[in-house]
Amino acid sequence: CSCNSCLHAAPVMSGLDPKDPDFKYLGVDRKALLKELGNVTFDSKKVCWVPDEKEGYVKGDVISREGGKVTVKTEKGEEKTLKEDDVQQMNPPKFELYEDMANLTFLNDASVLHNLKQRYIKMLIYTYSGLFCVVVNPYKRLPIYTNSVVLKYKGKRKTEMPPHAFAISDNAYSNMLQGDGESGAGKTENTKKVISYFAQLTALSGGKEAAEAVDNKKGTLEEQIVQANPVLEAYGNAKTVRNNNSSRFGKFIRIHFGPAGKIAGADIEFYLLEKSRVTSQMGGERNYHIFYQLLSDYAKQWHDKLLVAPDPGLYSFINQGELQIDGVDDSEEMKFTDEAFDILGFSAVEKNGMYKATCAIMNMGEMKFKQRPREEQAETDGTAEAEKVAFLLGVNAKDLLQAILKPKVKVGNDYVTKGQSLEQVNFSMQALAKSLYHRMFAWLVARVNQTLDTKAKRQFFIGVLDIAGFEIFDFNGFEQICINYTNERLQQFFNHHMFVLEQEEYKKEAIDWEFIDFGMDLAACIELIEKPMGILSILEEECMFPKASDTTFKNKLYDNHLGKSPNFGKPKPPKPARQRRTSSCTTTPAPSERQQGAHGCDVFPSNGGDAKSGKKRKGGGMQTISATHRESLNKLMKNLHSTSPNFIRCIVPNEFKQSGVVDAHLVLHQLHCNGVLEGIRICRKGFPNRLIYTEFKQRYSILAPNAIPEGFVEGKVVSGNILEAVQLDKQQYRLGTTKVFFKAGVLAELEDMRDEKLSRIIALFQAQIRG
Ligand code: AD9
Ligand code: MG
Repeated sequence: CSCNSCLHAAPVMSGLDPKDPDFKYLGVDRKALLKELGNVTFDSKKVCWVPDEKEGYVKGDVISREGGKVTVKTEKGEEKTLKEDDVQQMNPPKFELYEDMANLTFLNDASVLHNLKQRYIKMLIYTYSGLFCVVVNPYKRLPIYTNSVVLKYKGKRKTEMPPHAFAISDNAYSNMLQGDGESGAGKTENTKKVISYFAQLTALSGGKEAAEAVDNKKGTLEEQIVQANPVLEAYGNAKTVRNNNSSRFGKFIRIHFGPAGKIAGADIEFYLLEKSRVTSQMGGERNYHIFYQLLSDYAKQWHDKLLVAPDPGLYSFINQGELQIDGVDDSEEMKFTDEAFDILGFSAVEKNGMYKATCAIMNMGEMKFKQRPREEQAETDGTAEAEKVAFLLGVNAKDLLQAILKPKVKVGNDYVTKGQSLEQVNFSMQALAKSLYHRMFAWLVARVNQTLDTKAKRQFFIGVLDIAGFEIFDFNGFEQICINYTNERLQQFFNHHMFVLEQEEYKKEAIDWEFIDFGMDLAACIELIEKPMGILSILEEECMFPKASDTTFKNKLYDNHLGKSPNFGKPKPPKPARQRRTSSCTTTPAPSERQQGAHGCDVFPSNGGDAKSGKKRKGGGMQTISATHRESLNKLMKNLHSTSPNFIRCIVPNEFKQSGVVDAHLVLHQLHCNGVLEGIRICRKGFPNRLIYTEFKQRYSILAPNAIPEGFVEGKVVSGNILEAVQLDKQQYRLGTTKVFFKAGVLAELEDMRDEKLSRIIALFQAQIRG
């Protein structure tokens, strides 16, 4: 129904009372809204959305239509004549601030944008779009993640409560996956909310089962799962130009549940920590948070022992971009990090070890070398800094310098000493710093996992995936291709799930369905990057050639792909502003691509090697970063394909991190790239909700008790009878082999009918008691 007065199609959020104090930030009081709208007459033929350069679309009144053209007067007062196809239809006012966009009468870019924008202005940041949830970054703290809200979502059906990450979490008690989005869109924040939802839920329900499994001097298991985050963020997040707290690694967190549904432990897998940042940052960016935290006031107590001065400006590895972040107090953050370590059960020795290694890296950047005159050999230019580094790392300063200046290399079966030029020495120092940081991070994750691994029995898990988001900078290096390639793979997973598996399910259930090609296959782009003779394998091959350079790599790419792949083109000339300041390893693909650490230095034991810290190949030699990453990504994908995923699509509203401001074109662009618009389309065309017959029968028999024959009757027949009895339009559902499928919105209608029926029965029952 598209009239303006009836409420029938409007969702009834029966699980939350409009008088509830939490309602204001979550729900829409639809009755009040309709009252406010009054009796506006609405004629969908007389209004439309008109494209607008600034706003994306503006409202327009139709003045006339003629010969495929329409003349409109926009709300800005402009008169325009456009092609019919260029304007978009508008939904009736009762669809304002709509919770699930799959149910809009008219589904088009303009309506989706309008709905998300209006909700966003009211700070209703979560909106459903059929099979998944969209969230627009609020850039401010909203009181929607409290214990009281957690309890309200607990055990509720999706249609009973306003859209929220908690509803998705609750819905996904058997499995959960957090999808991707641009950098700064809110993936990490939503991941944290989902995790804290489970932690709070168990804690609030008195879930002592697992909590008792840990030493009570530390935190409870729930606290520990939540507190893993501050330490991972301190070491793995940094300010970028896109996001002040950008994740520079990907993580897949699994929360394990025991047979009674209580949390029984957790583990974290991490992907691709950005190492180049340890020694080089762009203008406007910072190194990892921990460096600045350790130089802050809170850490003053340790500065003497850590051999650092409280001024980040003094350290070349961390002072290339900015030193501070607006609104962030590094001292306070240091306190949080340190306390989180305690809750996680890190000993004083372990914490101190991490801090010392971190400060050693800062000091490494200050080690000075010079070229010996007339020789191919570098030497130290003062040894004070090297002594500091050696002291902090617990190694002998002479050995450290020897390893850097004259490393031992294996030739055949023998070790020989190799001379190093100044350039090679500086390069080794950077490689060592990056490798040390990476290994420290891998150790940190392993240590956290040790804490989160209780011995409680595990039966199910919910996995939450949060990766570094898609990003394009003025200067894009090896890290960007890896990050963006990862995003492409995940987008392909999303597309496959939405557009292929969904339709395969219809086929499997033998319902009447014509396969639609949504044209959302990213295989060509992915293949260009990852297949044999693709970008990464050419890069890997180049790394094996001693004389390889950026140019030889580029030429090989052109030879193999230019003009042959639609996804491959020559880059546009770089903008002169905001170039990378230092020539970091990312500018020279060959060395940066190698797993560093084995490079020019034998500080690390040569037998150590796993996927995270420099994998040894069978035939000797190190595996490249991209090959390792491809392997772990394939493993992740396999893992994801074995789960039933839920998606939260995170949208960044503007590029200025400003709350309440919508850059229409930026949002539209993301909706297109994310597949949100296409996703809604399939949801409307298809049958997004389904129930197995026994479940349907159990829940909805109440709607038509007379339609249920006596004795044994197959679930499919009973379900069909019930649906006929309630006179549901046959176009609205399909009876499959094992399940009944519904068009978007139908299940909510059935739920309303059921609620109504139940209240009538209860009223009758109460009347009988009174009588
Ligand atoms: V990146 O790919 O790691 O660079 P994310 O993870 O998508 O990116 P993040 O979650 O870090 O983005 O969000 C960016 C910033 O937006 C946060 O630091 C918060 O300041 C802000 N944000 C995002 N979501 C919320 C929220 N639900 N409530 C409050 C939020 N603030
Ligand atoms: Mg993030």
